[in-house]
Amino acid sequence: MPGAHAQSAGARILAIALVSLLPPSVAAAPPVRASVAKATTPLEPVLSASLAADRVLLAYHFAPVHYQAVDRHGKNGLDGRADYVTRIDFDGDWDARNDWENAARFALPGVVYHSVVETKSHWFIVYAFFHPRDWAHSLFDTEHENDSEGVLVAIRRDGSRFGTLEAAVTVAHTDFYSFVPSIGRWSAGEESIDGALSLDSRTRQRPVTTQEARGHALKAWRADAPFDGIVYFPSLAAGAPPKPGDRSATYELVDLFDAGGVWQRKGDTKLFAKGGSFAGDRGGSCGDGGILCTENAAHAPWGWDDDDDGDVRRGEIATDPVSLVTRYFRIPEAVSAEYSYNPFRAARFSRR
Ligand SMILES: [Ca+2]
Ligand SMILES: [Ca+2]
Ligand SMILES: [Ca+2]
Ligand SMILES: [Ca+2]
Repeated sequence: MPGAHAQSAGARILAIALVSLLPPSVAAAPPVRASVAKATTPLEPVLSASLAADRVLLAYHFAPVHYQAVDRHGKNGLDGRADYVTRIDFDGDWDARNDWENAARFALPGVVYHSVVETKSHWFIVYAFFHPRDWAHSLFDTEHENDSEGVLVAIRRDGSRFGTLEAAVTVAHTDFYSFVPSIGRWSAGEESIDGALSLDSRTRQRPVTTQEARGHALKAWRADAPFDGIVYFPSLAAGAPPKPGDRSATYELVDLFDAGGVWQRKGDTKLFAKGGSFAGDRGGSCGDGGILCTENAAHAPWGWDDDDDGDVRRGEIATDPVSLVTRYFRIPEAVSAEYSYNPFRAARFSRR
């Protein structure tokens, strides 16, 4: 077993990394883990989002443990596979108008996209979860090609290496939901707090999130809620795609700003119908059985919007998170509005 081997070898960092990759059934709980993490933290330099390697560390450190509900019973759900979290180019192309159809014939490896934004006082990390289909059972619901929902995680830079997670704002269709850890400092501002944010009991740093089957609304995980699906754990490497019936899987973290990646393709009309909205049509079985199939209905993070949150504009959850959190929350510490690293803005100014 990899965890036992790493501990006996005394490879501390490797042990932490491996343990955080393992599903709970494999990662038995050696008490040494917490003390190892504490002992190494004060000796490490503070991270800077301007450095690519540090962005990876930050994104991995706070990457959600994700409970993805899976419905295996619907005609358009592909034996549950339409609920798998996957990469936008799972079919080997960047044409979003063939994703509904291609989901039936390609593997769906776990991938979650991220972006890191930094001010002097905070880090803001967006995690975006893509699905090839948003599908439905009910005539009162709609279906559409592609789906993209996610979460903003806000971290106070308190002088420690990774800082402290203070809040998460999740995307559930056209509504955002606010969650704070039970021992957190942030409280309700102009928007209410919708619940407690659980942190993964093994790492004590990762938020635990969940998405419903079919429509994939994303919220904080509740331990008392019924669950039938796949628990995804973050990884820095590609893992095997899950199979129908699997209970756990890994997802690979991929930066939205990778060369040749999603952000660089924001002007590609095969991928995006208009700013921030994935191209999607009514082909294939979308809308079969009298269910409405809507076009261009999934949005990248810079297209996410809560339609009744006052002055917070479309996309700001990713591109200007200070605007969002200072309205949504009452925050005891000073919040810098000056971005020391914000690739959404830098890219816009340089018109790449
Ligand atoms: Ca495609
Ligand atoms: Ca299509
Ligand atoms: Ca959806
Ligand atoms: Ca809004």
